Amino acid sequence: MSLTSPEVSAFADRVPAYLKRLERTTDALHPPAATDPERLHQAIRYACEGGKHLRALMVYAAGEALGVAAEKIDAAACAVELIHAYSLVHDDLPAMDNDDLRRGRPTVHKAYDEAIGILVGDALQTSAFEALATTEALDAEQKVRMIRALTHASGSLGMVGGQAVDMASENLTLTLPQLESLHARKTGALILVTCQLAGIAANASEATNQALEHYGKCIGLAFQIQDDVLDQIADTATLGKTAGKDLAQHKSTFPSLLGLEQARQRADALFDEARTAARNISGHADPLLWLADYIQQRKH
Ligand code: GRG
Repeated sequence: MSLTSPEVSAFADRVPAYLKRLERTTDALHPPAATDPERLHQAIRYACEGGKHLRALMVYAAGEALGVAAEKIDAAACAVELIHAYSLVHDDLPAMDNDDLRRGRPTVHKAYDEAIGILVGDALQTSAFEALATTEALDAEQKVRMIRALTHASGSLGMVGGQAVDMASENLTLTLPQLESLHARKTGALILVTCQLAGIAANASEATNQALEHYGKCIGLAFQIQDDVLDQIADTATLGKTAGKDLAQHKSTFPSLLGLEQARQRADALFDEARTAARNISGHADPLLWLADYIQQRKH
């Protein structure tokens, strides 16, 4: 992969090892697929497969930037991915986005059934907190701080609240600040918390936490704008399923408010701002710079 940042990072070489750690931690947490009730335990594993694991990589990148040993952030990386997986399973349900496909294959409620979809989300959510509560690599205070940060990010003041606002604003045209605030909660809070969890594991200073949080906020918003841009490009190219949906229900997106080119430029400016914040962190910024480049260059 070509990098846009001048700094050369070996973080890319360590990504496979980090993903392996994530897989091991997640696998150890889930009961074996043959555990009663089997269908539920199979579906839990199904929901965790695929995916780019960007949020876990953000935890590892931020942890590496702050010099934290990987064992201290394995549980955090696993926990954010579990919350993310649960949010996707519930978001796909008929009562929410009613999607048939996720990560290139049937959504959990299509592959199993709706009740299993609800229960899988519930189980993934509780497992996330189990991961943090049971890790032996952190002291009690760090665990409680992490649990608190993750509940805040994923609860009604964070992701769940953002989802509720999103659903309530269907068919409304939002202002740009309203759209940014919605996404700061719906998608941004979980991305921001990846940085906060690494800061907690590092017992980082206030100044470091602030720079790291600024990085996380910029990446979170840039990620969502980019997601809207990629969706819009895909819809225009295929006039596919989402385009059909958009005709039935109007949704404010960054391209619909700003135009495609300006939305792209706004995302690029935020990625640059994230890189500047990363360079202000008293640690070594390379992993965070690599991740900003990696996310900026993603095509799906
Ligand atoms: C249902 C409580 C609840 C919350 C849902 C995040 C969310 C809130 C819904 C997802 C809707 C969506 C597709 C938002 C766009 C941004 C996003 C989160 C994309 C998916 O994230 P990726 O690309 O997914 O990191 P993978 O599959 O790689 O893990």
